[in-house]
Amino acid sequence: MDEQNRKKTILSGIKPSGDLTLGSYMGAIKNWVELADEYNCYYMLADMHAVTVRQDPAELRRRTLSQLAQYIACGLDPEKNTLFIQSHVPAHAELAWALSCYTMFGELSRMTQFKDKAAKNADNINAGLFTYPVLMAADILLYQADLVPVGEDQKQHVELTRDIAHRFNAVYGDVFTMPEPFIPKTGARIMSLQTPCSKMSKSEQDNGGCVCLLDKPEDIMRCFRRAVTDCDTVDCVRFDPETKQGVSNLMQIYSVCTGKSFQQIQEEFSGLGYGAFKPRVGEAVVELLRPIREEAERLLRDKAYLESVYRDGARRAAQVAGRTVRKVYKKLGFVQP
Ligand code: ATP
Ligand code: LTN
Repeated sequence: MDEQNRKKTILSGIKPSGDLTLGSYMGAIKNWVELADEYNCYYMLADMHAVTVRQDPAELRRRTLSQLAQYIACGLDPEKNTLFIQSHVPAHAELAWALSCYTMFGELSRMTQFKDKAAKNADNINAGLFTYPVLMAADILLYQADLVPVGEDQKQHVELTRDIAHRFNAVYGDVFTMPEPFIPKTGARIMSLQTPCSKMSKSEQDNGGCVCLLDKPEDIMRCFRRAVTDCDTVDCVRFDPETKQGVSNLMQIYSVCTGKSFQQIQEEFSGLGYGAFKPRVGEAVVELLRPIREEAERLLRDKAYLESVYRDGARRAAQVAGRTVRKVYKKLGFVQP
């Protein structure tokens, strides 16, 4: 068995519905990079998921390429990892249809992301928004993924994927590998810098609450200097997500940037107030993102290279995904073409 086959498999993805944020970096991409050597990895640009809410076509195209450049700039080597665009591999839509016949209406109705997005897009509660988790299950099961590194908000979707796989396997034998979510201990839910009770999110770039990977240093510093801290009377850096949401969020960000524990951070800033802490977090983020932005900007000037990466990625992904679809079609009783 060659090394590729002995390794366990990872699949994850991010939809190009907005510019990548510090949240998606800390909750997902950073861990993808850390796991890349140990696993056989498939990292996707989930453009089909993105169109569950209205997108401007030219912007979606631009953002998809920019996101690919950012994946590489974050440290994902396209030689070692399969980087591909979801819509380039038809097996995703094919398996999603088959799996939708093994997913219950009630299950999909309970998904919190659906409820949130439906509330925010009341004029466009389309069927794709509702069946979104089935497409995500197809993404994962096509590659027989063992591990799915995502932020906290996606855990429910991975659990649904397991339920669908279990239901299918119970009828047809061991067709799908049972995937596990991988949620980081720190950084699994980075909150908005302006409204620390809600998740930092790329499609809701509230004024100053969201930091993007390609933001300029001066913009990042402005966001952190203005970050909302807590209105309790004690102006001290202490981790307490119940009563000090704002400062605890900043501590998480600083901890991911520096590798320091919350205890070490508390000691570093003991006797100093938020006024000293906030710019220090900003500086740490600027230094974390500087090489990523510079490399992404360089890659974006080389369209031919990016094209070769996504073409090669789609070819590799389609081989594996096609095999799974053929197996599923056979199990279902479809006549072989
Ligand atoms: P949208 O606002 O369009 O729904 P998003 O900003 O929430 O997008 P996603 O594409 O849904 O980003 O998420 C990409 C990945 O990053 C997922 O694994 C998700 O769990 C993770 N992620 C997104 N936002 C955060 C966050 N604030 N903290 C930690 N992880 C996050
Ligand atoms: N639904 C995810 C993006 C996503 C994904 C996936 C994540 C699409 N397909 C497969 C992991 C595995 C999101 O909204 N962040």
